[in-house]
Amino acid sequence: MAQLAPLFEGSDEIIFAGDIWQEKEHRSERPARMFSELRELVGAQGIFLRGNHDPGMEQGIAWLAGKSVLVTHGDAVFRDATPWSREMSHHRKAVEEIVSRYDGEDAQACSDRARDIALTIKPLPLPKLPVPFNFLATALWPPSRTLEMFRVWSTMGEECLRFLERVSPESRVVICGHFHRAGSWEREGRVAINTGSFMRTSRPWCVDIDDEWVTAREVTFFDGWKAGKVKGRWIVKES
Ligand SMILES: [Mn+2]
Repeated sequence: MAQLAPLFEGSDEIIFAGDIWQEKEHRSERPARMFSELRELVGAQGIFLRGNHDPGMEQGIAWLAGKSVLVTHGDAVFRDATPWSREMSHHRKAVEEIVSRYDGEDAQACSDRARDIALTIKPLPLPKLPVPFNFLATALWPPSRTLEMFRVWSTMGEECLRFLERVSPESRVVICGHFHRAGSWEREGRVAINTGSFMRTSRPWCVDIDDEWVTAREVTFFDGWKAGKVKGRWIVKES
C-alpha cells in the first residue's frame, strides 16, 4: 500500500471515485484488509465515494471549486446505472421500479438511484473456468452484452457531458471512473474526464485540482506509483 504514497504527495484532499473494493459478497478477507490499509494511509485526507461494487459508502458525489467540478463514480450517469452488467437482465423489473421512484435530475438523486440499483443487484457467480477465461466468457456471452459494452464504451464520454449539462448546467468539469476507459471529452466549454481502471494491464489517470487548474495525468507504475505525463489541462472557471 505504501507504494501508492507518491501519488498523494502534496494533496490536501484525496478523492477516490468509487469501486475501491468488492464490498458485496466478496470471497476473501483480503479486499477488506487492503481497503482498511488504504484508509489508514490517506487518513483524514481521504474521501471515499461509493461505486456499484461498494455501494455501502455514505458519500456518492463531491463538489469542488464551488460547483465547478463534480466527482462521482459514474453509475449515476445512466438511469439503469450499469446497463451492460451480466446481472441486469435478472433484475430488470426491480431496476425499473427503482428508476420510477427517482424523477429527480440532480446529481445527488442520480447517485442515490445508482446506489439503490447496486444494492438490489446480486452478483452472479462466474462460470467455472480458469482466470481469465471466466471473465472473457462472460464478456462474450450473450452477444447482446458484448454489443452493449461496446456501445457504452464508445459513447460514454458524450453521455458524461450530457449528464453534467442535465444535472448541473453551471458546472464545468465532471470526473468519474466506472467505464474502464481513461480519457477526456470536451463540448461547449464542458469537460468530462474518466480516470479509467486501476486493474492490471490498464493505464489509469489521476486528476489534480487546485484553485485554477484541473490537470489530468497518466499514472505510471515504475519504481512506485507516480503521476506522470500530463494528458490534459483545463481552467477550473472561465473568467
Ligand atoms: Mn463501477
